[in-house]
Amino acid sequence: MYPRDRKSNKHWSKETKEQPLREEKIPTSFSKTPSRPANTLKQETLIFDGNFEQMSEYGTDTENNIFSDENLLDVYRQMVLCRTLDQRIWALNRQGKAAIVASSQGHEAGQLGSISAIRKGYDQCYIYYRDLAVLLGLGMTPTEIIKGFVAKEGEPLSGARQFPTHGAYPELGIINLSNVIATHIPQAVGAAMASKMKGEDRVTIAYFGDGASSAGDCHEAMNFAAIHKLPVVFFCENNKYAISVPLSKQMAVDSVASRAEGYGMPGLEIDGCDIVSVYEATSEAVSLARKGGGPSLIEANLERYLPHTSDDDDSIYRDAAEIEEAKKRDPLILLKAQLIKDNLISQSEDDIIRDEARRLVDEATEAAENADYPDTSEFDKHVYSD
Ligand SMILES: Cc1ncc(C[n+]2csc(CCOP(=O)(O)OP(=O)(O)O)c2C)c(N)n1
Ligand SMILES: [Mg+2]
Repeated sequence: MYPRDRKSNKHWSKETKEQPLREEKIPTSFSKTPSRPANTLKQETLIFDGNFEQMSEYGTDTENNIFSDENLLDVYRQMVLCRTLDQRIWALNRQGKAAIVASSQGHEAGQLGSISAIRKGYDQCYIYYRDLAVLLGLGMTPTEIIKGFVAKEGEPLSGARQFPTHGAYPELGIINLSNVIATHIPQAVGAAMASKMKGEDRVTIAYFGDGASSAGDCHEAMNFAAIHKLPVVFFCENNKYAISVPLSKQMAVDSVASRAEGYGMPGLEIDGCDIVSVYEATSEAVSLARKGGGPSLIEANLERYLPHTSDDDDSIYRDAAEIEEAKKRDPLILLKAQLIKDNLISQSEDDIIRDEARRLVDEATEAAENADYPDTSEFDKHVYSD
């Protein structure tokens, strides 16, 4: 088993306090005790008695225990594949073949760590434009993804009609309807409300950036979700920039997670480059939501290594030295170092993993580039109800 290490989790901690209008107490922090191995979820309904420790009692309810050696290696493979695919898509943009790219480089641990904690294909992910690793981790193939960037027939999210990575893949629980910032957060809350009304134990995760967290839609969604104790996890990928606007220019508090208390839900600030911390935090939030304990807000602090999109020039507003410093936290380097330290991988095995990723991405590129463009006679298919 992979050693559990929560040292990098920085908890937003406040004492439990009485909520005057509610019978039960709302936790305002996750417990600091290490969570249990996977599959230890108790079957009875969670009734929160205000004891934070109780959250960890429920551990994670997924079958993807990230702490098994095999799963951790698999997640590393996915991380390498995602980085390789992201680099390729960026190159396709520079070759004039892909219209626009919002790179996920630096966000991989946040995205893969969080989806490792859900029931894939059952839970729903309302993602945003930078969530390449969520798409891959939930089961989209590199060919399907590249087809979206080069607008080719067979792209499953929107039939290549939309902005790349946008559309929906209901079988995989992927919804990405618009890149108008934060508009999907109330939609995710609505989906969570539908699950609750139907009596399902489905959890919805809403992914969004630090900039989106300052949008009105985000506040309304969180407030509503907390009032109705909806099964939703708000997952903020805080890369400290909204295009060129640094965090200090779009919020007056230090942490996005600290806002959770104002809505009446747990908030947790974590190291979003440390996949184990991300997995543990998300597992606890997902367990809480699934058992009727309501929403949580997770703030994953991570890095954006490239400009906002392929249309942006970050040299105007960001020092190269800052980016170099950020690269010391590269989630791929951190996880590889841990795997080597734990004797789970050697340098030559890492080379094999990288070669394999390149081969998969080469094949996917070729398949996507050789595919036809969509038939224009079907141009308005799916635009309305058909
Ligand atoms: C409502 C709205 N306002 C402005 C924009 C333009 N816009 C696109 S991305 C972006 C920044 C979002 O930053 P953040 O939420 O931190 O996500 P990141 O790109 O950093 O991952 C903005 C302002 C938009 N798409 N929608
Ligand atoms: Mg940002």
